[in-house]
Amino acid sequence: MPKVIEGVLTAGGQRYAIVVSRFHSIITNRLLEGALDCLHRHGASDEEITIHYCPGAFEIPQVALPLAASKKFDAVICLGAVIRGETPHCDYVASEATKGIAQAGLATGVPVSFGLLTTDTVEQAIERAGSKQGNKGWDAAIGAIEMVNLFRAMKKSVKN
Ligand code: INI
Repeated sequence: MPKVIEGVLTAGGQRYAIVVSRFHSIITNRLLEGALDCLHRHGASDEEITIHYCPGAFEIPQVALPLAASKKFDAVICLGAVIRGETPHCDYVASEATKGIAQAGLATGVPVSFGLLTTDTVEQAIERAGSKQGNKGWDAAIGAIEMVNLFRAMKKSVKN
C-alpha cells in the first residue's frame, strides 16, 4: 500500500482569516454565512475567525496577501462576487482578483482559498450563494480546512 498524506476536516484550534468584498453584498453576505457555517460545523470557534471587509473583488488580494504573509492565520478564505455587466470591466476585475488570490497563496505558502463567484447573471450568483447550486463560501471554507490539515500532515511526513 502506498503512503497517503491527506488533510482531515477539523478546524478547531486553528486560526482562519476571511476576506469578503462588499460589492454585490447581497451575494457576498451569503457566501460569508456559508463559510462561517462550514467553519463552525468543523469545530472552529468565533475567537478563531477574523472577518476582513474590503470594497470589491479587485481589492481582495491586497488584503489577503498581507494577512497570509503575517503568519497569524493558518489559512485565508477569500469571498467575492463578480457579475457580468455590459462592458468588459468585470473581466478585468475577475482576472486580477483570481491571479492575486492565487499569488497570495503561492507567495506565502499559506493556504488561500478561492470563494470568488464569477457569473453572467445575478440569478446564477444567487444559485451559488446558498441556493440550488450550493454555497461557494462553504466550499471555499472546506477547501481551506483541508489544506491547513494537509500542510500539517505534509510537515510531519517530511520530518519522518
Ligand atoms: N467588484 C466586485 O466585487 N464585483 C463586480 O462585479 C465588480 N464590477 O463588475 O464592477 C466590482 N467592481 C469594483 C472593483 O472590485 C473595485 O472595488 C473598484 O474598481 C475600486 O478599486
